[in-house]
Amino acid sequence: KQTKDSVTLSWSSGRYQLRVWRSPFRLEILCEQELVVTFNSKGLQEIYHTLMEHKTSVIEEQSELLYIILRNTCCAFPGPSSVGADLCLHGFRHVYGLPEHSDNLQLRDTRDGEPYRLYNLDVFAYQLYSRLGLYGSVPLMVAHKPDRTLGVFWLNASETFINIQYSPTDHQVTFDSVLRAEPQTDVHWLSESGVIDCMVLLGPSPQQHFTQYAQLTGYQALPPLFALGYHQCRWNYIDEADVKSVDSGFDRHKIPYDVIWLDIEHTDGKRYFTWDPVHFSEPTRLQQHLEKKKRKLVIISDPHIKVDPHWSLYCEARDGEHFVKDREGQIFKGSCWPGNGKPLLFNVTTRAWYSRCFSLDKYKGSTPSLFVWNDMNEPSVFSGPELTMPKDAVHCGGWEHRDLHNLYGFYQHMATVEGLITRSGGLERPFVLSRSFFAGSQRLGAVWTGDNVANWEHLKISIPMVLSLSLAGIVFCGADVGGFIQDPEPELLVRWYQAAALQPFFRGHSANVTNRREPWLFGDEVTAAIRTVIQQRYSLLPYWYTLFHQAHTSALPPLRPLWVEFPEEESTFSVDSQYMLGGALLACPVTEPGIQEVKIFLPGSGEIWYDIRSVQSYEGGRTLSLPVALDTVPVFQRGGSVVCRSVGSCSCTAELHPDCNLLSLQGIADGELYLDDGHSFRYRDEKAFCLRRFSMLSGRLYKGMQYLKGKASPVFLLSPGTKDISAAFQYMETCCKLTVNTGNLRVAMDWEIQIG
Ligand SMILES: *[C@@H]1O[C@H](CO)[C@@H](O)[C@H](O)[C@H]1NC(C)=O
Ligand SMILES: *[C@@H]1O[C@H](CO)[C@@H](O)[C@H](O)[C@H]1NC(C)=O
Ligand SMILES: CC(=O)N[C@H]1CO[C@H](CO)[C@@H](O)[C@@H]1O
Repeated sequence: KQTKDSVTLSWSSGRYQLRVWRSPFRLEILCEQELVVTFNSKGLQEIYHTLMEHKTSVIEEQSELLYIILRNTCCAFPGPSSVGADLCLHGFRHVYGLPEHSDNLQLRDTRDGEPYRLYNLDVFAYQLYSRLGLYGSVPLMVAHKPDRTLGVFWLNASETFINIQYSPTDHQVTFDSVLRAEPQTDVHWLSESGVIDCMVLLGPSPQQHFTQYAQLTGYQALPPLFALGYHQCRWNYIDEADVKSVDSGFDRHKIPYDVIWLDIEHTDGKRYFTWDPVHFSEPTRLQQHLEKKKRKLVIISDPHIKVDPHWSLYCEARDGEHFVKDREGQIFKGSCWPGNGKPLLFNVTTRAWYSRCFSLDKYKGSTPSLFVWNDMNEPSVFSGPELTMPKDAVHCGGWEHRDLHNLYGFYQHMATVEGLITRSGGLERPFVLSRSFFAGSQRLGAVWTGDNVANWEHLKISIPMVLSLSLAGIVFCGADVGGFIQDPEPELLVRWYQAAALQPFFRGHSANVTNRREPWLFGDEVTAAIRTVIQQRYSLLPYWYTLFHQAHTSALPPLRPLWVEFPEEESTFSVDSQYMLGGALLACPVTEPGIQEVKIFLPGSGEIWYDIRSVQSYEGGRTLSLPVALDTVPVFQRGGSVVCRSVGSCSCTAELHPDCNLLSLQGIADGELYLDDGHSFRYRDEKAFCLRRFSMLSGRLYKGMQYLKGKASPVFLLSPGTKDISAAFQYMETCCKLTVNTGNLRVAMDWEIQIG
C-alpha cells in the first residue's frame, strides 16, 4: 500500500507489516496492527544531515525488494565518518546481550552514566559492573516480553556505543498513574565508521530468535568431546617434569581431567610455534606421554610475531608482507610479550600463511594431540592507546584499524581453526580458545572471560557474563576457575569449581605470581569437594554433549536464562544468579562465603522440580530455602525430563559410559542423547552419529512402583526381533528410585522397558 507519505509492505499473510515514512523518515514494523519496532524513532538522522555532506535516504519502491540506503555523519568521533540510529522497542521492559561487559544480565538504563561500549580491550583485573569494553564484542541486543523475543543486530566492527532508556522507568512503574502507560525501550546505536547494517529479528519465541540469529552469523561449532571435560592451566607449568607431575597428581587423587595447558613461557623467548630448549626440549615425548592416557596439550599462540631477523617465521612474515602498517606506511611496531613484536594483519593471504604455520611438518614438536589458545588478540599492544592498536594503523586494502578493530581477534581465531582443520586433512574437529571475539565466533570455538580476580564478586559476575555470551550466540564460554589474579581462599576455590562445572568451558587457570592451586593442595576436605564436582561434571557429559549437538544444529544455547524456558513468567526476567542448563536442569551455584542457606526460585507453577542429590521433589512457582554445606551444589531436575549421564568412574572423557536417568511425576518424560566418535567430522560427512530420543509414555510410574513390590520380576525388556526378557532391577522405596539392569541393550537399538 502506498500513500503520499508512506509505503506499507506486508508478509506472513498480512500478519506482519513494514511501514516506511518519508518525512520525517522512519520505519515501523507491526504485527497484527500493533507496533513492535520503530527505526529512526527520534528522527535523529535528520539532524545529522545538516552537519555534513551526506547522501539522503533513498527508497526504491519499484523493485521487488525494498532497499533503504542511509548514510549520515556526525561529529562525535574524530575519524572521517560515523553512523547512528535510534530504535524504539514497543512494549519491552527487558533488554539483554551486547557482550562483553562485567555486568548484570539485564542491561541497565544508561541515563545514569556511561553508555555500553563495544571496543575490544585487554583489561587486566577488570572492574565490575562497568560498561566499558572488554575483550570481545557482539553487537546483538536481545529484548524480551511475555509474547515476544526480539533481536537487534547492528553489524559493525568499529567502536560502538549503545544508550538504553526504559520508559516508564522501573521506579515509576510502582505508581498507579504510570502503571497503565505502555512500556517501551529506546535504544541509540552509534558506531565510529561504516554504514548502517541493522537487522531486526522478530522471533517471536526465544527458540525462533536463536535460529534467526544463527542463520545470520552461524551455529556453534560442535566441539570435540574432550573440550567439554576439565582443563588444567597455569602461567606457567615450568617444564616437562612439572607437567607430568601435575598430570599424575590427577590420577593419584582420582580426579578426572582431559587437557593440560602451557602459557607463554613454554616458547623459546616468546616466539610462538617454538619451544623453550631447556624446559621443553622434547615436546613430542610430552604429548605422547599425555596421549597414552587419552589426554591433550594446549599451548598459547598470540598474534604477535617477535622481531628477529634470524628466525625463519619472522622473515617469512616480513617478506610476505603480513604485518600491519602504521599511518606512514611503515611496518607497525607494537609491544607485547615478545617485546617489540609485529601483529599480523589478517587478509586472506595472511590467514592462509598463518594457518599453514600450524601444520605438523612446519610446527616442529607439535602432534595431532596439540591444540591452541589465542590470547592477547584484541589486539593487546602494551605501547598503544588503551593498550591496543592505534585506530590509524592500516590493514590490507587500505582499511584503517578503526573500521575493523572488533574483528581482529575473530580473524586470528578463524585462521588458527583453519590451521588445525587443515593439519588433519580436514578430518578432525579443532579446539581453539580465544580471548577476543565478535559476532560469529561461535563457528570457531570457545572463549573465556579473561583476566578475572580471585574474589567472591568475580565469581558471582561470572554467571551473568556467561549468560550474556550465551544469549549472543557465543555459547562455548566460561570463566577461569579460582580467578586468574590473586590467591583464592579454599572456600572460594571450592565454590568456584562448583559454579564453573556448570558452565560450558571449564578451566582452572592462575597468574604467574599466584600460589600453586592444583585441586589437592588444600587438604582432604577441599580435595574431596573438588573431586566430587569434577566427577559430577564428567557424569553429566553425555547431557552436555547432547546440548552442544542442539546448539550446533538448532542454535539453542546450553546455558539459558530462566526466561528462555519460562518466557511468559515475568518473575524470571531479571534472574541472573541461577539459570537453566538445557531444558532439564536448573542450576543455582553458591557464590557467597560462609552461608548456611540459599534461596532458590523454582519457576513454573504446576512444574515439579527434583533436587538431584536428595531426589526430594518441590513444586514450582515458589522460592525455596535450601540448607547448604560446603559440598552442596543446588541443581534441580525438571519433572518430566530424561537426562543422560555417565556411570562409573573415569579419568578422562575417553572413558565415559552413558546411562539414562529419568524423573517424572506423571509418568511422562522425554529427553535426547547424542553420540558420535567425539573427535572427527564423520558425524557431518558420513552421518556417523546416533541421536536417540527417550520417552516414557503410559502409566503412572508411582503406581507402578506400588505394584512392583508384590512381584518377583515385573520389569521386562522388549526389543524387536528378540524374545522379551525379564530384567533384574532394584527398587528404593524411600525415594521411589527404580534401577533396571538393561544388560546388553544398546543405545543405538530400539527397545522398550515395560514396568509392571
Ligand atoms: C593480502 O596480502 C597479500 C600479501 O601481502 C597481498 O598480495 C594482497 O594484495 C593482500 N590483499 C588485499 C585485499 O589487500
Ligand atoms: C610474571 O610475569 C611478569 C611479566 O612477564 C614478570 O614481570 C614477572 O617477573 C613474573 N613474575 C614471576 C614471579 O615469575
Ligand atoms: C564497514 C561498514 O560500513 N560496515 C561494516 C560494519 O562491520 C561489519 C562487520 O565487519 C561489516 O560487515 C560491515 O560492512
